[in-house]
Amino acid sequence: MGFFDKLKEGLQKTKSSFTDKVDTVFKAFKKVDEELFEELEEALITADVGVETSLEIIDRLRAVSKEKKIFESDELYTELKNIISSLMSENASPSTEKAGLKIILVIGVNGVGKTTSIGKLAYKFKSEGKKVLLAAGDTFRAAAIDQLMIWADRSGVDIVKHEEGSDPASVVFDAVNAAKARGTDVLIVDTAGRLHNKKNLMEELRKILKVADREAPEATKETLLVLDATTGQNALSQAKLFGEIAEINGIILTKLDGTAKGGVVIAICNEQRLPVRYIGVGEGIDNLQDFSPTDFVEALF
Ligand SMILES: Nc1nc2c(ncn2[C@@H]2O[C@H](COP(=O)(O)OP(=O)(O)OP(=O)(O)O)[C@@H](O)[C@H]2O)c(=O)[nH]1
Ligand SMILES: [Mg+2]
Repeated sequence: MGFFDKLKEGLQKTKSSFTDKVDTVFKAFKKVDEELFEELEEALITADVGVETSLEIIDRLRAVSKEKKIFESDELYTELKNIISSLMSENASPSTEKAGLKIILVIGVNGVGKTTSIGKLAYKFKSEGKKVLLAAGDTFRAAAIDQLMIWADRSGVDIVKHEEGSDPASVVFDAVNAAKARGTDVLIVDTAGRLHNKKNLMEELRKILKVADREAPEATKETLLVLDATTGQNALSQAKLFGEIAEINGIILTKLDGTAKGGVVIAICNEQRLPVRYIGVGEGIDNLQDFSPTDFVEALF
């Protein structure tokens, strides 16, 4: 199956929820009038696009229809697609492609799919010919370390791990030095997802980044936040919360295959001013895709 078909298949549930709602409005209103805009706004909000972003989309749509003197709703449909696509692209900054070591810190609450996404990322980078190393920074549970070992095995990459309960920053210390010694291209660090204490987590992440900075000052560092699409608007609040805890460079949005709430991607891109870098569309090792706003919108409509 090609890239685009896989994306379409992964988005099936979101597609039917989102597109059904939008299409119903366009079928009911042939002429462009205020009622159409109101119904469309409601359709977007119920499709998890978020209130703020839905209002913005409708405002832009109103302006375009005035400017281009659009009276038939058919013509407005294409404009809607373009507006959504450009809203999402405005914040899309590609990840930095610099030679040398790149350290990716993966954060997010419990169960969103951090470890799974790391496994998939490792596989992806390895397939691109890169040398990958994983760091088992979630030392909170032994099972978490085992789980990462399984993924390392599956994707055929190395892992640095310590005992359960050890200091994540010391795992990172060893991992960064191993990465330097082995000529690693990408080091991906798993972290524990507990968020019962915002201050502790903030401290832990800060310490990890400090160690990485000290041990590998020239390395590119990137913090990716993992969000679970099935949680819809809650994913959006998690993005806000984590934005206060750490400096986030991009988002991995998981479990898009299992939800009709994928419209939340549009809100995340727009309201958080953060690029969605990757999307998870299944549990398999090759079910992580680079995210492109235009492909996403094409697959959706
Ligand atoms: N369908 C689907 N399931 C996913 C996807 N990504 C992750 N999962 C599943 O989500 C569950 C949790 O994934 P983990 O990777 O363990 O999540 P985590 O964030 O590391 O969890 P903690 O370590 O407990 O904080 C697993 O059952 C994964 O198979 C995805 O894109 N699609
Ligand atoms: Mg985990």
